[in-house]
Amino acid sequence: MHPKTVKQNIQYGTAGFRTKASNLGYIMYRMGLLAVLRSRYKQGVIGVMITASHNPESDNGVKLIDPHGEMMEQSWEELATRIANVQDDELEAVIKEIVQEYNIDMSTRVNILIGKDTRPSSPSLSKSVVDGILALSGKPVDYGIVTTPQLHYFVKCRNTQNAYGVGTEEGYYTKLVTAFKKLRGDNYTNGNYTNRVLYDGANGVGARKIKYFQERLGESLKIELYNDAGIGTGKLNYLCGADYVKSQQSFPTGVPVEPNVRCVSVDGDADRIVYYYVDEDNKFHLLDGDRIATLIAGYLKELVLGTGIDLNLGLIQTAYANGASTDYITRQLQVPVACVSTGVKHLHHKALEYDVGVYFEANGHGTVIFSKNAKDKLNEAAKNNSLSEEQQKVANKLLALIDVINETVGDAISDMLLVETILHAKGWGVQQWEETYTDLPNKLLKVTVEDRNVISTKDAERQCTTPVGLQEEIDTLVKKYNKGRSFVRPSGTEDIVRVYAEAATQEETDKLAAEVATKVY
Ligand code: NG1
Ligand code: ZN
Repeated sequence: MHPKTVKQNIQYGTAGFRTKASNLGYIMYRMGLLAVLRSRYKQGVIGVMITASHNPESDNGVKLIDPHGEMMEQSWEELATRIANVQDDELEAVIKEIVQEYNIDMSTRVNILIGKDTRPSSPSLSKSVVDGILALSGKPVDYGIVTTPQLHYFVKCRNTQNAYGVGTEEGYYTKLVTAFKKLRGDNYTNGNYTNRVLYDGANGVGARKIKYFQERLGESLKIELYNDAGIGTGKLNYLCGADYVKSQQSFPTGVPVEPNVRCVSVDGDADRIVYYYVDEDNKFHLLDGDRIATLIAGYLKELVLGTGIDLNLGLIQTAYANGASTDYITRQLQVPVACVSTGVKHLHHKALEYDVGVYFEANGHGTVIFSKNAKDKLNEAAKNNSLSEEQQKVANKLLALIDVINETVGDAISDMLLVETILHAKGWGVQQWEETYTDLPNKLLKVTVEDRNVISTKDAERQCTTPVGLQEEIDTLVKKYNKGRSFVRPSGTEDIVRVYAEAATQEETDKLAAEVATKVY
C-alpha cells in the first residue's frame, strides 16, 4: 500500500528523517508502525511530528516524541533507520524481529498523537502515518496543524494525566499566558522596556499560532505579526524566519524596518527563535540563542539566590556558542557551562543533570528544565512562613516563570514570552541587553566533500580524530590568530562538512575559516 519508492538508504538523524517530501510516503507509513511499537514498549503515549522545520517548503520530515515529551531515545534511532530502509517484502519480518527483541506486548491499546506543520505535503504524509498506526492496531489522535513544541507539550500532558498542563491547544495557551500575565502585572512597560515586538512568522505555523497569543495577551504584549502567507504560496522560510536571519545575519523580508525596535523571527515549526534590530545607521544587530541563553541563565541565577534555596544551575552550550558568551556567563555571571555535541537531544540530556538546566544552541533552539527537587523546594518555600516575605515572593515568581516555559523542548513562542518577561523585569530595551557582552566575529562555512563521515570528532566535536593529521593542521592555523578558535565536523542533517571559526576581527575570522576549509577538501 505504501511501497518503498527510494533505493538509497536514509538515516534517522538529529532532526529525524528529512528529505524531499515526494520521497517520504513510505517512510511516514513505517514511522506510524514504529510509533506503535515504541508506544507499546514504553507503555505511554508517543508523538509523531511531520515537519522539515527551517528547510524549504518542498522538503518534509518526521520525528518521534517520547512519553516525557522528549525526542525519541537515541538507541531507537537505529531501529527507525532499519525499518525505513528494508525492502517491502522484508518489512513484516523486521517488525516481528523487533517485537521479539524488545519483548513487546502487541495486545495493548495505544494512542499516537500526530501533528504537522503548514507544508502543502503534510496532510497526505499525515494520512500515511495514520495508515501505519492503524496497520498495527494503534489509535491515531490527530492534532492537525501545530508547532513542534506544542506537540511535545501535548505528549507530556497526556502521559502525566494533565499534571503538566491540560493537553489541548487551549490548555497550552492558557498555561503560558496566565503565567506571563501574572509576572507582568499591571505595568506593561518598565524603564527602557516597551511592550511592543515585531514578529516574523516565517510564513508558517508560528504565524498561525501567534494569533491565539495576540488575542489572549492583548495590551500586555503587543505582538505585530508579519510573514503570515497562506499554505502553498512557496514562501515558507523564504528570505525570512529564524534560520535565514541567523545564518545570513541579515534582516528578513516582510518586516518593516524601524530603528531600535525589537524584532523576533521563528522558524518553520516554531521551535527556534532569534531576536534582532536595526539601529539609526541601519546597522543590523543579531541577538541569537547564545544571548537568549545568557539572559535567561543570569536572571534565573539571581532569582535562585533570592530564594536562599541551594539549587545547582548550569548552562549547556555546543561548540558553536560564541566564545564571548561563554566567557561572559562563566566569568561575570559565575554560571558553570557545559559543552556537548550538536543536536538538541544532547543538550536536553545534559541539562537533566542540573536542578535548573538552561540549554540553547546558537541558532536559537533551547529551553530550561527544572528538576523535581527544584520544583518541590520552590513549592515548599512559597508556603514557608519562616522564610522572609521577599524570599517567598521570589519563590512564587520562579514558580510562575516555570509555567511560562515549555520544558519539553525548545519553543520559540514560550522562549519569547520568557525573554520579554526578563527584559520587562530588568527594565531593559534591546540595546541594554546587547551591551552585556560583545560577540566575537564568527564564520560558518559549508564544505562539500566526497564522504563527510571520514571526519570523526571528540571532546564535544571540538577536536577531530580522523583523518589523521587534520587536527594538527587546524591547531597550527588557529595559533596564528588573536582569539582564534576553529573546528570542523560532519553535519548531521546535510551532506556537507561544517567549518566554524572565530577570531578578534571579522577579516581574520573569514581568513581563518577559509584556510581551515582548504584542509578539509
Ligand atoms: P548539523 O547539520 O548537524 O550541523 C543543524 C544545526 C544544529 C541543529 C540541527 C537540527 C548548526 C551549526 N547546526 O545540525 O544546531 O539545530 O541542524 O536541526 O546550526
Ligand atoms: Zn525547527
